[in-house]
Amino acid sequence: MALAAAFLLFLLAAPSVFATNYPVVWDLTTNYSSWATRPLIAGDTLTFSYSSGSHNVEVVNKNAYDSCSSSNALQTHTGGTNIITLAEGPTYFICGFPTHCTNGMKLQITARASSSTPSSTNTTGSTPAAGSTGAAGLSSVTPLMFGFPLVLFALTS
Ligand SMILES: [Cu+2]
Repeated sequence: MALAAAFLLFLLAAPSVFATNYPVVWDLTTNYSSWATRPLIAGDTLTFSYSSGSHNVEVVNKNAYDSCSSSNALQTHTGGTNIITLAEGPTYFICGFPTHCTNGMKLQITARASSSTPSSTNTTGSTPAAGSTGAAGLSSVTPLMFGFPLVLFALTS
């Protein structure tokens, strides 16, 4: 049991170092509804690929996503290949070409918080030093938070 608990602690303490890239074939025949439940993490990237001049990628708010409105797009990407880094929380993508969004070119994702900051994952992420600040300091607290119930479980089983 002690070994298993230690292993669990190791898993929980290990920060996710690697961002993942997800290719998105951006066209009128792909169903994007399954993206809403994918386990995406802030810092992951989506690479949209499409025929330049036939589509674009617009980042919009939820209302614009629901109504397929391009009039207040937060970002507009063109050119056929766009790599978009995900921020924490929901992001809504639509195609701004007429009727494309209403015909299904709309993609909603939600990224959960990364356990470490992307800029410092390799230097401080794997061994958070005591007394460090910011995200690394938080992640060094996490094993304690998860470890306590594990210890209780070990004592009572
Ligand atoms: Cu389109």
